[in-house]
Order: sequence, then C-alpha cells, then structure tokens
Amino acid sequence: MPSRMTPTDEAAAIDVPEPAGGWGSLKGIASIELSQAAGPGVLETLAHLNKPDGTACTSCAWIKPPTPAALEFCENGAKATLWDLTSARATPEFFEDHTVSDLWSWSAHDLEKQGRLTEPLRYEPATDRYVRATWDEAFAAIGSKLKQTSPEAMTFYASGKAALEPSYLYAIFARMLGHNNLPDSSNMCHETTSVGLKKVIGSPVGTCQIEDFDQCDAIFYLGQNPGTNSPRILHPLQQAVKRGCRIVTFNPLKEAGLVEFINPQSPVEMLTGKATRLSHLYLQVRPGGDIAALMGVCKHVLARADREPGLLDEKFLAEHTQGYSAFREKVGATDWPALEAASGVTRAEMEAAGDVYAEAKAVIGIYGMGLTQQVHGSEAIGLLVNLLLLRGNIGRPGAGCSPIRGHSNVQGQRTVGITEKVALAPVEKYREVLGLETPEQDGHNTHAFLEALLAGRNRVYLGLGGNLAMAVPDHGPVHEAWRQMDLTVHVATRLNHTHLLPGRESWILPCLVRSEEDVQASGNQFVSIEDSFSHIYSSKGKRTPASEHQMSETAIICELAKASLPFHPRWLWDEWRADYARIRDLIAQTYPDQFFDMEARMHEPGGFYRGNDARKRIWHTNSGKAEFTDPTALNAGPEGDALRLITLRSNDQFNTTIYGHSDRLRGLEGERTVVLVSKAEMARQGLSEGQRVTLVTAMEEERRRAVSGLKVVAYDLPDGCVAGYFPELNPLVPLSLRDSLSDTPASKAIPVRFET
Ligand SMILES: Nc1nc2c(c(=O)[nH]1)N[C@H]1C(S)=C(S)[C@@H](COP(=O)(O)OP(=O)(O)OC[C@H]3O[C@@H](n4cnc5c(=O)[nH]c(N)nc54)[C@H](O)[C@@H]3O)O[C@H]1N2
Ligand SMILES: Nc1nc2c(c(=O)[nH]1)N[C@H]1C(S)=C(S)[C@@H](COP(=O)(O)OP(=O)(O)OC[C@H]3O[C@@H](n4cnc5c(=O)[nH]c(N)nc54)[C@H](O)[C@@H]3O)O[C@H]1N2
Ligand SMILES: [Mo]
Repeated sequence: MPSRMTPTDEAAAIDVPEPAGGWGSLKGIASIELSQAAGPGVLETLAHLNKPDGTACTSCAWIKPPTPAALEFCENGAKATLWDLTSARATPEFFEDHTVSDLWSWSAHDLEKQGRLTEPLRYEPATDRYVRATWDEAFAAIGSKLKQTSPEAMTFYASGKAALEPSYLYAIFARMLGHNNLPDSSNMCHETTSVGLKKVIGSPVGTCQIEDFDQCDAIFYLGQNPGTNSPRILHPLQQAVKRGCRIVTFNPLKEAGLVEFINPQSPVEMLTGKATRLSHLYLQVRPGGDIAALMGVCKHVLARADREPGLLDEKFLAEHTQGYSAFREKVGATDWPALEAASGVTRAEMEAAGDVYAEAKAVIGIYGMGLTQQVHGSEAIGLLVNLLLLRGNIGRPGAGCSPIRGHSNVQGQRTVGITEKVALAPVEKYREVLGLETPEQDGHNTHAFLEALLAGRNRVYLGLGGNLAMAVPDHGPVHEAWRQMDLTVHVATRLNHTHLLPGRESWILPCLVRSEEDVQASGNQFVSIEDSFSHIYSSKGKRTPASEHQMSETAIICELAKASLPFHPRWLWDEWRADYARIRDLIAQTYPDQFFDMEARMHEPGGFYRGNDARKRIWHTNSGKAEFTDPTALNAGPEGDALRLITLRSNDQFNTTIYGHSDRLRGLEGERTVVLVSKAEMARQGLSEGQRVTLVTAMEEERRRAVSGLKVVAYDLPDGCVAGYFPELNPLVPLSLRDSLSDTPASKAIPVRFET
C-alpha cells in the first residue's frame, strides 16, 4: 500500500533558508579563516583531517572512513580546526591587563577569540588576576592540595575531546587518589543512551555500522540536526535517498539539513545548485512529542499487521524480546486523539510514517539531543527501539539503532573507564594489571557533582577540557558555589567563563590540540579515539605547537599524578608519558576482548571495530532479551501546559565556543540573545517582532529563573513551543529537570512563560 503523502508533496511544502552544504558552507569556512587569521599551512592540515595516518577531526564523532573523500571534513570540522590553529595568543601579558572580574563581563566569543593559552597561569586573589607560573610550581601546588583533600571532596570532569590515552590515565588517576568522581560531558548529552539504550538492548552504544546505510530502505530520524552538528552524515543520507531509501524525520523545527542537501564535494551539484530532498516525511512534533508520535506509528503498524500476516517478525519477537504483549495492549488502549494531543502531529502523519516503516525491509533509527535531553528521554529512546523491534530491525544488515554522538571521543572516554559507576569500571583488571584497588563507592556524575557543589561538599575541581560551569543548568547558584571551592584546575586550550570562576586557588594549564605535534622522550606520539560506530583509530598531530610552554593532556595528567600519588612500582607515569604505546598496552591488558593488539590495529584504514553483542542479537539486559518499553507518560517533557522551550545550537558555535553570530541554516543572523516564537504564538502572547522580552521558568519553585533582553524573532514552530540558544538560556534550566533514569539535564521542553 503506498504512503498517503508522496515525497515531493510533503517535502516541497517545506521552505528553508538554504540547503545544507553547498556554497554557504564554503563561505562559512572562508569567513572564519579570515577572522581568525589562522597561520600558514592550515589548508594542508585540513587536507589531512580524517585520513588514515592523519588527524582525527575534533568536531564530531562521525567516522573516519577507510576510503576518505578528497577533503574528508565539513564546515564545522574546518571551523574547529582553524579555531584551534589561530595565530592569536592569550599570553600572561594579556592577563596582566585584565582582572578576572572584568573578563567575566566579556562575551564567550571575545574570551575565546584571544586565542590559545600559552603558559601555565595561577590565580592571584590579591590582584584578581591570572599570573604567569612555571609548570613545576603548578604541579607542586596542585599535588600538595590534592594530597591534603579527602577524595570524596574532589571531582575530575572530562569533556569528550580528550583521546583514549589521556582519558584512560585520568580515570585511573582518580581511582588511585581514592574516588570515582568522574563526570563527563556525556552526562549532559548521551547519558540517556548509555543508560536508556543499555536498559532495553543491553548496549550503551549504537548497533549500526556505516555499511548499514548502504542497505537500509527507511531511516527514522529523530531530534538530531545533521546540517548544523554533524554535516558529514549528510553524504550517506544523500546516497541512501538517491537509492530510494525514505527518511522520516521527527523534529519540531524544519531543520535545513534534514530537508535538502547540496554536496559541496560535487562540482555538478555546486554549479547547478541542485539539492537532494532528504526527508520523505517531516513530522513537526511538539517538544517531547516523540513518545506519542512513535506510539502512533506503532499503532498503525500493529493495525496493518492484523490484516497482513507476516508483517511483524513474529519469530524475532518470540525468541528475542520481552514485554511485547504489554506494549501491544498499551497501544491498543491509547486512542488517536490522546496520541495527537501529546505528539502535536496528526493521525494521518503518524499513519503515513507507519506505512513507510511497514514497507521497508530494513530500517535504521537515528536520534540525538531532541530525544536524550528530556525528562522522559530514556523512554523516548525505548519507544524508538519498540518500533524497530516490531519487524526485527536490530541485528541484521541495513537495520539498527544509531545514536549520533557529540564530542569526537565522548564514547571512547566511557569505553576506557571514565565513569562514576563502579560496576562499569574494570575493577578486576585494574587489580591484576596495576595493583589498583578501585574505591567501592560510586562517584559523582555531573548532576551529583552539582548537588555536592551546591551543598559545599565538593572542594576541588579538575577539568580535562570543557566549560562545565556554562554547560550545566541553573547558572546563578552554581556559579556562586563554584567560587567557594578550595581549588579549581583547568586543562584547557582557550579561555572560557568557567576559568573565570576561580576557587581560593586556581590554575589554568595550557595544552596542545589534536592537530599539533606531540613530542615526548621516545619521539612523536599518536593518540587514538573512538567514533559513534565504535571504531578505534589513530590520530597524529603534525602542526608545530602554538607555544613551547604547552604540554599534552597526557603529559599533564602524568605530572599531576606524580605530584599527588605515593610511589607504586607498577604506576609508571614517566614511562607512560614518554611513550603512549605503553598506555595503549595498558588499555589492551585492561580490556583484552576489545582492545587486543590495539597498537597495530588502530592504524588500519577505518580503524578497528570494538564489536557490539546487540548487533549479534545477544542482549545484555536484565531479562537477557531486547525489552519493550511500556511508557509512563505520553510526552517526554515535563507535565503541564506551559510553553516549552528548546535550547539549540547554531552552525556558528561548538557548544559553548561561539565562533560568530550567524545561524545560516536557519536564516538567522547577527544576534544570539533571541527567542524564536511562531507568528500564532506571538499573536496569542501579544508580542511583536523585534520586541525585547524576559523569559522565566514556569515551575513552582523558591527561586525565580529569568533571562531578560531577548529579542522576539518570528520562526516556524509548532504550537506551544519557543526556542533559543544554548548556553545563553541555561539559567532557565532547573537542576531538577532531568531524565529520570540517567540524570541528563532536560535542555529541551523546558516550561517557560513570557514576562513583558
Ligand atoms: N556546529 C556544531 N556541531 C556540534 C555541536 C555544536 O555545538 N555545534 N555540538 C556537538 C555535541 S557535544 C553534540 S551532543 C551534538 C548535538 O547535536 P544534536 O543532537 O543535533 O543536538 P541539538 O543541536 O541540541 O539539536 C537537537 C535537535 O533536536 C530537535 N528537538 C528539540 N526538541 C525535540 C523534541 O522534543 N523531539 C524531537 N524529535 N526533536 C527535538 C531540535 O529542533 C534540533 O534539531 O552536536 C555536536 N556537533
Ligand atoms: N541548555 C543546554 N545545555 C547544554 C546542551 C544543550 O543542548 N542545551 N548540550 C549539552 C551537551 S550535549 C554537552 S556535550 C555539553 C558540553 O559541555 P563541555 O564539553 O564542557 O563544553 P565545551 O563548550 O565543548 O567546552 C569548550 C572548552 O573546551 C576547551 N577545549 C577545547 N578543545 C580542547 C582540547 O582539545 N583539550 C582541552 N583540554 N580543552 C579543550 C576550551 O577551553 C573550550 O573553551 O553541554 C551541555 N549543555
Ligand atoms: Mo554533547
């Protein structure tokens, strides 16, 4: 039976500012290159990105393919790389001219624009300035403080960029000191996957491989914005569509990258401006509406199955799943009006999506932050898995579940031990290989760290990259508490606002970026990273470092550990620092099943695959089967009928790093302090375009959370929904609003109202 809406009818109705890719993306690269005045040789560096023996791009976690394109990078990758390789320098002299309080009032863009941090800096409270220090001073002072602090009062945060080698060492360093307080940027991102997907299929990561994209006939694409956040995905999506694969998108916003794409590497497409229509159906769900929308899709598939024997994979359902009948009953008992109300899409749309699903032999489910950053985010992921399970769409060619990760090594950091959960740490192997007794208490994830911080219990913070104080919810109280810590240490490449919340003692330790040459006692070093498909490959920097005083992340961790830990005959920090192959050897010994022979295998084109049992239909769940989710709510967001705010990224930012003030793919330019409102909502609220308004969090609470001075911009959004940028709107996100299973902050569907 054909779908009711044809691709052209549906997609043609969608009007977006400009296709993703194309000339616009090249202009984006050119403008940043000019404004940042990156040094000579940058084009050569870009040409090596994501090539075998080259540098793995730091921008996203999409694959480094075995047979790369001539230029295997996107606008974002180029921006991130050029931003790293700027010729601007934030030297100690710069800090002489500015107090920390003064710098606090600067914009994120202006802070980072000062360029690369060049020398270790110590905070001097008397002058409220960061001042030049030597590495020896830094390690001695930090080491002595760490020795005096009780382990449960310290937290070691990691942002998902650091490679496997420093990440592995960072995790054992924390445990050698006696704690598991190892929050990760993933706690604000795909933790919902690590916990929620694990619960239902026994795997904390996706099951697909790139070759599945050559074989699928439908892709369900939920809450991820590829044009802005992971443009290299657009190539396999385009190829799939050209083969006849149908993409069904669920997203409150009509994101340009999901509507159409011009391949910037295709001269014909560039010259003719001929874009490929990507989405066959585009369901503009309400924020959090995915649970209901997916239930609607399942309802239609189940109804068809009653008439079409063999439509469901009954054998798979019987052998491999649990909870199917309960889910079927729940779907039967939920009527269409309830699904329409909770999802914000019509029955006809859900049925059309159900037809695409039913008619596809192999289906991939893709998702991102639109699903994970919700109060019931793990249930929304569960519903996507429910849909896939109906026709056995996990664990066979062309099918599976494919979460799209953010930071380039965020998945890998978990793989090599950055986790607060003792059950996920390789406790036995640590004992055997390192003589390390892992502390028994689970540690802090990001949420628990913030609670400890607010209660005054966390005294020491060490950050391996990132900008945690700005990335988290509830800026006001968090920032106040941050300044009360005894010691804050930042291993960083550029200045950001978290550095400007010094504890009583504070240090900034400048490190190399991935594209820079890392020379240690045994010579030039490689590092390794893991992508969204669980492939591990090497990365080598070739550029001369920005400053002779910078150290690699690995070297900094080794020196900090030496300065703060007692001597142990098997803790060979000098040897590990001198030759990273020794660290890989430790990784291989600690995780022999996945990392055996790592040193040789990571150089294979495309890297080596760590494997995933769920792909083989072996389910490491409580029941030993793939588990159907019985949702507790129809909407993944919080209850109530307040307006729901989505916090978004533009293509001119990487998280809290703001390259510029353009959001080209959404046709928005010049300002980030905006709130996007539909014309209908503007009329209801009595707002006019360009007006400045205050947005407040609409929850019963002691504190009032507000952001003022936001410019009203008309934008095509579903009813009851507004949108604006992360991190500017983070003060509105209450700490309490988080996914119930994983603690991931609910940065989507935040209940808000206007105050004019
Ligand atoms: N240029 C650039 N690239 C990046 C980053 C960046 O900041 N800039 N950040 C990196 C990181 S760390 C990450 S995690 C990824 C993030 O990449 P994404 O997962 O794409 O995250 P977001 O940009 O937050 O956007 C999520 C999408 O979900 C949609 N959405 C919001 N609410 C809902 C909902 O209720 N349901 C559905 N179905 N959709 C919804 C939004 O409209 C948006 O299109 O990108 C990575 N890449
Ligand atoms: N409201 C809202 N909040 C969110 C989100 C959202 O969608 N909405 N998204 C969440 C998500 S998905 C994430 S991942 C987090 C991001 O949280 P983080 O990962 O903590 O933040 P980033 O902005 O990526 O960190 C940028 C800083 O990292 C440092 N840095 C850059 N490169 C390197 C490097 O190679 N090495 C080292 N050592 N340092 C480096 C620089 O100093 C830079 O200023 O934010 C989360 N917060
Ligand atoms: Mo992320």
